[in-house]
Amino acid sequence: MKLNKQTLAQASKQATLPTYDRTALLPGIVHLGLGAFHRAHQAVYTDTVLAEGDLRWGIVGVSLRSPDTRDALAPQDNLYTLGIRGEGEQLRIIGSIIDTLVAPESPATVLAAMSHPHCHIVSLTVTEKGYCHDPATNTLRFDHPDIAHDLAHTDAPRSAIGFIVRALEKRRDAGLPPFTVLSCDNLPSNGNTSRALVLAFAERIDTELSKWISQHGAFPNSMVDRIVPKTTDEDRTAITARLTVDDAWPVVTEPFSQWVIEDRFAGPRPAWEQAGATMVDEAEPYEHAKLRMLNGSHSSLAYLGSLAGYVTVDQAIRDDGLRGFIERMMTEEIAPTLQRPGLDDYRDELVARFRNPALKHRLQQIAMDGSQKLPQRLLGTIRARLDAGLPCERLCFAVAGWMRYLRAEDEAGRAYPISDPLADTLQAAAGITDISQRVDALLAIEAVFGNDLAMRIEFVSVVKGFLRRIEEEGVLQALGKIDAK
Ligand code: CS2
Repeated sequence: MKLNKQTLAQASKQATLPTYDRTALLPGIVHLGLGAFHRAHQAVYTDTVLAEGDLRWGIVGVSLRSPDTRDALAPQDNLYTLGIRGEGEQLRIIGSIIDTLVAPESPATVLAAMSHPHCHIVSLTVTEKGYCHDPATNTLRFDHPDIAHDLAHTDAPRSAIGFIVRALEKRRDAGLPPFTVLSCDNLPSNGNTSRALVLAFAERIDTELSKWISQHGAFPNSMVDRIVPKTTDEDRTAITARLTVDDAWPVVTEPFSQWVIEDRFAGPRPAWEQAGATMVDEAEPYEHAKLRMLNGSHSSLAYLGSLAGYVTVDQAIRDDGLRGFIERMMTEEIAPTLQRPGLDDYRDELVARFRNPALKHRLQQIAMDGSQKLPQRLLGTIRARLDAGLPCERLCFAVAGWMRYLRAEDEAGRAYPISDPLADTLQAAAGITDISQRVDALLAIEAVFGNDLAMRIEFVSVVKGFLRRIEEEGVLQALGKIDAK
């Protein structure tokens, strides 16, 4: 028996259910990028707001590529289970998604939802690469195939940026106010970055439109935090068994959840603070700290841990050498670049979250798209340290780990794929035998390293030294000797 509105009552023995009238919801939010993260984060905050009685905020979820999520959720009336795993597992059925669309099947339907008068917010979780930008400079890549396509096809965009601009154009032409664009991706200043990319695209098609967006639009920055591993078949089976009704696509997550949002919207917004979100004037300091401390550590663990043969984050952080490395990287190298109190507690809390054994968060999931992640997770911190004339051994070691990881096999010779939009370029460079030349070839990729880091001899020589040690001694041996260098 499938989970849907008829069988919902049966699930109530094990799970909490939506308490509001789902048939009365208005489509106030269109969300681009209907992945697990959205379903375990923003959709949950919104579910709470709906339960408080403001029914204007039903979510129309849009997948920009694959029909998989829609195919799983539509037969379930878009209901799904959230499994919150800490000491035990709590199940909650989320009802905030009222429709699921697949953009390539009907871009016009997506544009219609975005330009509907009830829609006030377009939120996004399209991952770093979904912005079609150059991560080192935060500028739109007009040579990106999706952007080139979207400039040529007015009514059938493919990219998130294309959809946003075309929908805003429709709204302006219809005399409607713009929606607020709310990026929920792990990008530095995600609102400002989205704004710059949207305006760059709009400027190309209509300068008046770009002026209108810049005057009336809103792009609040936000910091999102919740660890959400990819759902596995094991999760599906276990949750279905507990619910006693079949859920084709539940999501699992940790108890922790945080959302910090700048309170500047173009129109009305849900009272997400009722669900625990923090509304602030400036989210960038939170975002900055989270990207550097959490995501910087996550990526470092992903590369170093995978090389050493670990599969999940909790396995890697239980290795004393890796844990010590990550803790000292946060305390000695990252935290001093952030002007914020309480970072020791934040570090301890992060390590405790990483240790959660029930999540089984795969290192390979985090390792994906390194070229898009490294700039804001590690390289910005490295620049800050170098500029201040301070050491950043561990951060450099993590970069060297990534370079070794790009050889696509771990230290025991087990192969894995490199999943990255720049995979071909990266792997060609990573295949160079001579270590010094290899590092030079990788550092020459300006989309990742900008045009400055390859010139910083103190950085280049440390990375070369560490990559050599990793190759010769293995990652765990080499990191054990960082202080004795
Ligand atoms: C992770 C993030 O996959 C990754 O790159 O670092 O998804 C991380 O789990 C979230 O940002 C936590 O809030």
